[in-house]
Amino acid sequence: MKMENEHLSEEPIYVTRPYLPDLNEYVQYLEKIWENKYLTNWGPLAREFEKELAAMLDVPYLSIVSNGTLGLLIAIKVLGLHGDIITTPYSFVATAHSLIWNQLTPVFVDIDPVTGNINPDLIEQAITPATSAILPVHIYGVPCDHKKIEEIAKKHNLKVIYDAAHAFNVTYKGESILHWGDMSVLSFHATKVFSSIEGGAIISPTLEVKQKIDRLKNFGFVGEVSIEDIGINAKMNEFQAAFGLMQLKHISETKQKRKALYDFYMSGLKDIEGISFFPVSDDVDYNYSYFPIRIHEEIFGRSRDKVYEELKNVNVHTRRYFYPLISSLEIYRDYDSARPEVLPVANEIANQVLCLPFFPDLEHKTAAKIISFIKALKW
Ligand code: T4K
Repeated sequence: MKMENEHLSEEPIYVTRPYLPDLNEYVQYLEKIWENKYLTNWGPLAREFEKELAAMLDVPYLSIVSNGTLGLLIAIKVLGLHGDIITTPYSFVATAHSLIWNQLTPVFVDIDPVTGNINPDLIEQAITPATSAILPVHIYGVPCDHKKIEEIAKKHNLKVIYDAAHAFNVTYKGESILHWGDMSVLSFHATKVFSSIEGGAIISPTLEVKQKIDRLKNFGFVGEVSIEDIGINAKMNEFQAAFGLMQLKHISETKQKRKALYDFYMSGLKDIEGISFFPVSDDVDYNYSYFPIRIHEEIFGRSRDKVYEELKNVNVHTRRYFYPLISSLEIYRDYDSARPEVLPVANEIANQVLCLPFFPDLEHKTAAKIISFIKALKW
């Protein structure tokens, strides 16, 4: 067992920590909940949160939901998809699970070796008469090549729904990337760049679609006694909405802190041979949601898993997002498109990636220790 003084910090250093401002800020919202006596079911704070969020993200139609996974489930259902959906294996399991819950079949397509996003040049060859949509993910919040994806979708009459779980408040050439495709779904989980404890939002193209989503997230109710469709319960409660409203007030401050930490890590790690990064184009106003590095064992001298274990031994708990690949999981590996031979890039990157501790309150002196520790591991 390691002695505490061998640790980089007495307290565990996690991959992420939620940003928690002064408790009194949340208490003020709790007082409102107590006054309103509304705990859930489209209460006043949920309404306020949805309105503020849509304005802040510059999207006309947004529906808040209780988590991102249910957001994906509902968005997919609303689009009325059938058959096969082209998607990426390099994501969190919720991406593929949301298809299965809708009785759809994921068709995995390999990723781009630079960005880690679905490789648009490989999409067309995966399209068959059974394909009805493409479900790309803006991995780590770095935008997909939407132009190519949407050109292909148009040519083959497919829908595009973006899993934008990581892409809160990201713009490309000054425009919100949530405007892209037929729909986008955000996650506001506690580990995300912006949080409502659990939560998420669906961005839809028209008021009609938004209204349909709003019914589906409330069991399918239209009014008090009539049910229009097989809905689900994906309502955001007032405590979540309150947390989200509080977080909205701190967006620019947390973004600034994240950017400073991102630059700090980058300057400390960029010259280490055998470590590379997922580049972010100058056209992107990034949200600095994660700090993933790629460890090239043949150059760095140690494997990603070795670095992960060594850091864990000194109380630094990194995560291998996104390892294992969705396509490698027992429940998915029998799909024809899940064969490792057809997903060489995704398999390679999943074995290289390590997400370093990255959150607004992480002190630079702690990040400096992590950087030095990684440097010392190089052979
Ligand atoms: N699509 C994509 C591409 C996604 O990444 C996700 C979610 C979704 C869809 C679905 O959205 P949601 O339905 O979740 O809204 C986490 C999250 O649970 C998950 O939301 C997220 N992606 C995924 C990438 O990561 P875990 O299992 O890695 O989280 P956990 O609990 O191990 O937390 C990581 C570290 O964060 C902990 O070691 C400590 C710290 N932590 C965590 C929590 C929850 C805290 O300090 N405080 C906390 O409250 O899945």
